[in-house]
Amino acid sequence: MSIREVSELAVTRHILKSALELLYECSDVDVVIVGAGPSGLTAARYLAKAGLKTVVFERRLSFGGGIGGGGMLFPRIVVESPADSILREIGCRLSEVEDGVYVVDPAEMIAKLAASAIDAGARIILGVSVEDLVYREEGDEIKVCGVVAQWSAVQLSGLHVDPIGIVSSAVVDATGHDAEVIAIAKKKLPKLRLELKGFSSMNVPVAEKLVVEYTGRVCPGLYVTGMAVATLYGLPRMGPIFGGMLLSGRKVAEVIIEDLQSRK
Ligand code: 48F
Repeated sequence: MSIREVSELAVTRHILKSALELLYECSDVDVVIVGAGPSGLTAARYLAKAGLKTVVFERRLSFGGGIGGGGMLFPRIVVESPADSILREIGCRLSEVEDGVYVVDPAEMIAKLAASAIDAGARIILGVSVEDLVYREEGDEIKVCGVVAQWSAVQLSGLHVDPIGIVSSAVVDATGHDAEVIAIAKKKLPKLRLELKGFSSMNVPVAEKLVVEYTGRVCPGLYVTGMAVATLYGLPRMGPIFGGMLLSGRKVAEVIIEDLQSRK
C-alpha cells in the first residue's frame, strides 16, 4: 500500500484548526485539574464519567507525574487495598505480594490512568502551566472561578507574554509536592487566610490514611488532591506507595460532583 501524500499546508492547517477548536472548547469547563499525576488523572476519569466537562493542564510534555520514577528509579511501585479496585477498573495488572498489597508497573499505570481518563471524556492538554487563578468576590466570600494558563515553553523562555484565563466551576490542585495552585492562592488571595504547612517526614500508614481524609474543598471553587493535600495540611510523606493518591483523586471527584450537583 502506498503512503498517502499530505502537503505541508494541509498538515499545518489541520493542526491549527483542530487545536484551536480544542482550546476554544476547553476555555469554559466544569472542572480544571492542574497536574496529570496519579491523583489528577484519577480525578479526571471519575469527573468525566459523571458527565462533567473536565480538562487537565499538565506543565510537562508527558503525563504520570511522580509515577514514572518508581521507587528511587526502581521500576515498580506499591499500591494497597482498597485502591487496587481503582486500578482493576482500568485493567491495570497487579501482583499481590502480601495480603492486600500489590506491586504495579509504573509505565502500565501511567498509560492506563491516562487512557481511561481520555476514554471517559476528559481532555489532557500537555505543555501548559497554570500560573494564576481567576476569582470573584461575593460579599465577604472569595470564589475561585478559573485559572490563568500559559505555555510552559513561554515560561521557560522568560519572555513576557500575557497568559489567558480559563473559566471553570471547580479548580483542582493536583500539582504534587509543591501545591502550586494553593501556594498561588495563599500569596495572591490573602483574604482566604490559607496556611501552607509543608509535608512532614515519612510515616506511610498515617500518611496514606490522612491524605485521603483531608482531600476536598479548600474554599469555594478550589479543591486539593494528592500530595498537595499533604503539603497544605502538614501531613507526612509516603514515598512510592500510591493507594492514597488514587483514593484521593476519586474522593476529590466525588466531592466536586456533589458540590456541583447541589448548586443546580
Ligand atoms: O507530583 P505528581 O505525581 O502529583 P500527585 O498526583 O502524586 C504524587 C506522587 O506522584 C508521589 C508521591 C505519593 O506517592 O509522593 O510523588 O500528588 O504530579 C503532579 C503533576 O503536576 C504538574 C507536574 O508536572 C506533575 O506532572 N504540575 C505541577 N505544577 C503545575 C503542573 C502547574 N503549575 N501547571 C501545570 N502542571
